[in-house]
Amino acid sequence: MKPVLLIAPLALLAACSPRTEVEPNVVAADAWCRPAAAGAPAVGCYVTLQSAVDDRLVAVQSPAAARSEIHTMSMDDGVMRMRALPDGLVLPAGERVALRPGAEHLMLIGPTGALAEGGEVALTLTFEKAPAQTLSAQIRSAPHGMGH
Ligand SMILES: [Cu+2]
Repeated sequence: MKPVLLIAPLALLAACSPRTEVEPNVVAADAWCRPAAAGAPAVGCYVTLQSAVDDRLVAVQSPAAARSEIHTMSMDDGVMRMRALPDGLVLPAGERVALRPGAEHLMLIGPTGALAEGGEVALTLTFEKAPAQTLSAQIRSAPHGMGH
């Protein structure tokens, strides 16, 4: 009898688990970067992410910069400061996480050239669970739809 009693609860658990249905996937929308003059030390990029499962943005790469980091901003003694997020950015399941000026952002450090308004920058985002994806970020000086 003992084996039968053990199997029944396990089968029930498997049937109820959402993990068998939801594939890790992140939808990225409205990626954009600020324009930068040649020789600018760094430039901010922004994107809205929505993950199907609890996930994490762990890295960003771009051919347009020497290196790229995930940053956050916070008030420190009345001064806005930014710092890199060494563990990346948490993406709770189903939640829209908007990277935006004054908050979490992607930072391209040491752009390899000028980033002219109207151009595009490739950004490759790496996630803990979802497949990596490469976005084409528009170069513009303000968020899309600002002022509406
Ligand atoms: Cu930054």
